[in-house]
Amino acid sequence: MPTKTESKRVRSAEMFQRACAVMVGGVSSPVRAFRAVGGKPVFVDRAEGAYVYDVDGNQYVDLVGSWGPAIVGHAHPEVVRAVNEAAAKGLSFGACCPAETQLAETIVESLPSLECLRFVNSGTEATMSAIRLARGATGRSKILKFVGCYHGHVDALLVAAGSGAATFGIPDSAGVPEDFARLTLLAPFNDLGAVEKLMAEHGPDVAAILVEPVAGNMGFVPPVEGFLEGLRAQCDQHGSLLIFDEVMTGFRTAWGGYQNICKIRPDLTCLGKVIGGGMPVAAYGGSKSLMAQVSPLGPVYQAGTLSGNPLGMAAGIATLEICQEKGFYEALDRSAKTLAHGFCEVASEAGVPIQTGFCGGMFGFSFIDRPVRNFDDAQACDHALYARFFTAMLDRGVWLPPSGYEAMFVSSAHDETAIQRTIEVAADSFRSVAS
Ligand code: KE4
Repeated sequence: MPTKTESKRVRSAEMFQRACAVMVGGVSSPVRAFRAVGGKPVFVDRAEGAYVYDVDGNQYVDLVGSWGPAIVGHAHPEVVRAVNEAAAKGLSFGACCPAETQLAETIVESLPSLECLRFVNSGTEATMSAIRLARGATGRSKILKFVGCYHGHVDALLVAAGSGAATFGIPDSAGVPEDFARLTLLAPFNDLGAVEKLMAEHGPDVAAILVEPVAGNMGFVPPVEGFLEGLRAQCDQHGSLLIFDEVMTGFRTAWGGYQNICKIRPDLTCLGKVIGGGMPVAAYGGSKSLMAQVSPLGPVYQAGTLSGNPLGMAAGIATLEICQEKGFYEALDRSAKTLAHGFCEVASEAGVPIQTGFCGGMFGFSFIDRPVRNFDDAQACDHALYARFFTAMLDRGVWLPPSGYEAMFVSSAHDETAIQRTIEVAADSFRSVAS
């Protein structure tokens, strides 16, 4: 007998069964399988503005936003028009096109640390290319990353903290050779002392420190005072490069990215999500001299059939044009703040302790009674409760990320109605899971 939830999503369940016959786990990316929250994944028919509509005709306020890209709302008329116009001129040329330069100019103008960039097709490609460039430019092999930060499925970065004090990495996925993992050092996010210790021992071998300036893959975890500044100082001291993975925070937390808020200049920046407005577009960039190491100018090879794709460029140009409208980010920040504070209020009324945070159009909350500073804290949150809350919200028409280890995203299309409805539904959902 289907549960109340499943009875609302019969066609999704049928489509999932069909998908499982021909696609791994029935999904194109693991988190979409809803394994962290239980139940069967919902199949989306269409999305518009702040809402997605599933194949059973159910409407949801969308707080996933395609994991960040949908910052101007789904199917924005200006973005759709730009993509349609580009499509009518051909889908892909495998050659240079003016739109690449136009989008690159907009991005370069937005980030003082970035003088030159290369487009790729995913955040994974951006971070993979950035660490290859860092290794090529420095002649060093080691990379230091942070436990709980996710940078895409790059072999060298699918690494968990090994046991023991010297946190050399161990593979976090089958198929990653021990030798790859051994070149990745790990430290707890927000723990500058641990970084200083690792750099004192390994600094001369460290090509780069790679960090999400605001961590969005262990819930919403902002940097503590002095953390990012300390990473910059450690890189300067040891001749390592500082890489900001702004695939999620870029043009999401502020115009350009979080580095325009914290005023720290990384040596390399990885971008994605928003710069493609929903199309597969990502990029990595830095100073002209550093990027001159990349082929065809330099010895670091990197290439891509669909990189700089005209449809992706058109979507990115149209999206960033809207993001440049006066007051865009202030309004986004207000919406995220209203949601974060609203969730806090109604959770407290239901007697459920949560922690919340927000920055620009990115926010999050965790079921725990103390601030989340790192992955250990994130793991200590009540993820079973999150799963129940997720289902309660979904049943009531609000779509949260199907994992407690994710951040949430609001768009310029989330108006007062959508935001208030979300908070009302959250109030009811907190009461239902608290009882
Ligand atoms: P993609 O390869 O998925 O385009 O980007 C990888 C990536 C890199 N860096 C950061 C900071 C990221 O958050 C991501 C990908 N984000 C996840 C959501 N947290 C994508 C969702 C998914 O894996 O399906």
